[in-house]
Amino acid sequence: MTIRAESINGKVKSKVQNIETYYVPFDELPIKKISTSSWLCTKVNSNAGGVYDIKKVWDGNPNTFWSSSWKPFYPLPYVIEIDMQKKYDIRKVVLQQRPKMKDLTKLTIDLSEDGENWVNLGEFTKGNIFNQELGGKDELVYKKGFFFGQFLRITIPESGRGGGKTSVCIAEIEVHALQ
Ligand SMILES: [Ca+2]
Repeated sequence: MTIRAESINGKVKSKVQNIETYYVPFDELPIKKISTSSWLCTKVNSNAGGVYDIKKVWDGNPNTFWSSSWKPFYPLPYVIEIDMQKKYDIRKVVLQQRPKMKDLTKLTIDLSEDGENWVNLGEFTKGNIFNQELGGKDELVYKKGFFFGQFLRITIPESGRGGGKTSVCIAEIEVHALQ
């Protein structure tokens, strides 16, 4: 590639320099699970709290989980917003359901740079990519793409539990980004 640079005062008319250019194939980019240590929950409209608190969704332990409140029940949809404290070039979102309790049947994830303007990344639906065993874990690989943002919004419009119960659980959310 050739770059031509000209000064503002005109004393140096131009300088031409050849430089080497490189590119890295997409598949070789360093995409890693981002740290959740500074994540903050900025909104949750149904949270059982205690050992089922929303923070259990990013504690790195698949055996701990968030549960919506069941006493009392709150009306769906449940909405969770997370501030990741930093903008990331996100390539993949992975969710893990509560062990032995697969009550997520539909879920959407939105991403935002400012917490106000959102871009929808798509939707999990039962029979689509839900409950697929990937890598030995019950992971729900949300979507691969090119998304840039700092805030995650998770919307759960329904519960997979029977008997009119509206409780829903999530064990883990992982965000994988270019780092
Ligand atoms: Ca957990």
